[in-house]
Amino acid sequence: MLDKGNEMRKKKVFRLISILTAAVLLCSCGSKAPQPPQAQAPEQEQTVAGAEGTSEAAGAGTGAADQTGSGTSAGADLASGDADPADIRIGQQPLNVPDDNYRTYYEIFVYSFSDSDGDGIGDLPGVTQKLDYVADLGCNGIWLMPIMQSTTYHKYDVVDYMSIDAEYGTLADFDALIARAHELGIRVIIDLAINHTSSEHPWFKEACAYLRGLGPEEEPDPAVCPYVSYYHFSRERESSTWYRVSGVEWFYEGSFWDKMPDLDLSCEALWTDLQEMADFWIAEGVDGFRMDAPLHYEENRTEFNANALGRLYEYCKAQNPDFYMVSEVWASEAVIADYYQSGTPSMFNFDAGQAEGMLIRGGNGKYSAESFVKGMLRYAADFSAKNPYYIDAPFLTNHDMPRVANALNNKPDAMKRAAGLLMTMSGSPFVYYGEEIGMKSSGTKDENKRLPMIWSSEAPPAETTRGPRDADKNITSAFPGVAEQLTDPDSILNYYRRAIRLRNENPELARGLVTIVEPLTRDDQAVVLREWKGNSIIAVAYNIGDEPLTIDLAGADASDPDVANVQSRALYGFLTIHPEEEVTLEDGKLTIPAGGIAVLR
Ligand SMILES: [Ca+2]
Ligand SMILES: [Ca+2]
Repeated sequence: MLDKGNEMRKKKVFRLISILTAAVLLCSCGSKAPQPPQAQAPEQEQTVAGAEGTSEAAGAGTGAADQTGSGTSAGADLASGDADPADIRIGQQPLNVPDDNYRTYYEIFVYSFSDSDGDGIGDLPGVTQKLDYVADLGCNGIWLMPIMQSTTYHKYDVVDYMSIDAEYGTLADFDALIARAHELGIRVIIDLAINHTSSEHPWFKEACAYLRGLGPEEEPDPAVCPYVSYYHFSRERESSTWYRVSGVEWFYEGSFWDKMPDLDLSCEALWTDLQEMADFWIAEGVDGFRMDAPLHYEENRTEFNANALGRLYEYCKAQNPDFYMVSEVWASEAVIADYYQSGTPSMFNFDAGQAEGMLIRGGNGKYSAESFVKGMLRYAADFSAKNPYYIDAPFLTNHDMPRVANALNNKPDAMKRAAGLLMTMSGSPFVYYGEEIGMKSSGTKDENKRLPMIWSSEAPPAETTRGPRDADKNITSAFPGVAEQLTDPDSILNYYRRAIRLRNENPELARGLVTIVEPLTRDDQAVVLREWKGNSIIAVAYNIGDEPLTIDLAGADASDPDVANVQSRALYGFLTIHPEEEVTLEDGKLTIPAGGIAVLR
């Protein structure tokens, strides 16, 4: 969540005697990796070929039956501005958006997004007002960064797990947000930080008060104060990230910050509270959790941490079989894969994302098309080996890293390419607010990565927020705001709309198994088959290069079954960097402009 790179430390943690009992209990159920969830495969079944099951999806309504290419997009209300001249290339084919957990998510930092009451702080009614914008973008999920009562602008230090922070509004505001989101077919997941609480959380304050009252030789008794077992307390300072309880010779762990004491997830009594919290949000209509910092639940204890994720997920799924969970395991691909043993659906793909990942490097021409599709294949192999029902969660950047505009030096074509690759990845891609208009960040300070959403650059409208207080001033975006970009067919924003539209026309992009068509794949050119449920297949052709590319499909060796498969298909849709560019398929020759992507069905 905040700064990473904590020194791994856990050596001999001098635990309270009572905790040992709880730990033994947890170990007894946590000694084997949880089984993959059983409900997700059937979940796909219900969405396949009928019109039913699609009606709740964002703007869906045409279902998989509409693969005739007629172009009469009955469900085109998802892109509500279809008549707008800016929408060239939007709505070429009918929408086909199954109502499942494969979604296109939009990450919202509420504080900086949209202000409804003029105090300069983004809030929940502000988000609700902008849900039409999110739906128009083509997204059918939102991730709200922390919304619970907190002491900071970022709100990752929770004071009350069953509340809305007063700066953001009320529970009634949240109910209205959920209702409108669900009306639009948008699912809502919320950030959940359970590695730590705020030092102002009543649990922590009560525990500290209790410890202060103990004599020097007296051991704490959880029967008297249960909250002493909710955290890691010790009479010794275990490491540099342990802090002294004021007024007494006791110490606690605060792996991120002294104001964020770490919870002890081996404490059974704590789980009672966590389950009550889950009940509360599920009753509120929340569709899933974005789990903050599970790597740090216990440092270097992957199995313990994965079991904790799995335990909460199974509890939530028992109440809502569609419940979703995506976790922040900011680590190597191998470690991310290990966390899939939790049986929870999604891990953010930190390997494909960030400035050094294949998506942004692909946008910059520093990653070949061939390497990109091999990367897709590798993720599928590594993640499915640990959880066959995994849903990859790729992204370009998030609130903890420099924005895409910085990584790609404000080069709009490169930014579009990176987004285009993202939107053909398997799983549920996440877009960080402002990325779709090329917003900038600055340096390493977190506040500078979370600047106010630019709704219009000409005359900032009332909903414009003032952003984090400690953000640097005068960080200016190289691109105009939403209002201006919507009217420019060639804008980054309209590229995102076209890219997500292509995804929403072709469910195989999210869900289809990847096969690389080897004879047609080299360097900047790649062709893959995406097979969904054994019968629905598309071919996707990439030109990551800087020059137009012609792939001679007809001239390729048809004795290769994959090649023959591609040859049997017609051009169904495409995505080009600029709206006036076209992909053509004539006399068996597929011509793709620089940075273009073609879909054949
Ligand atoms: Ca406000
Ligand atoms: Ca921890």
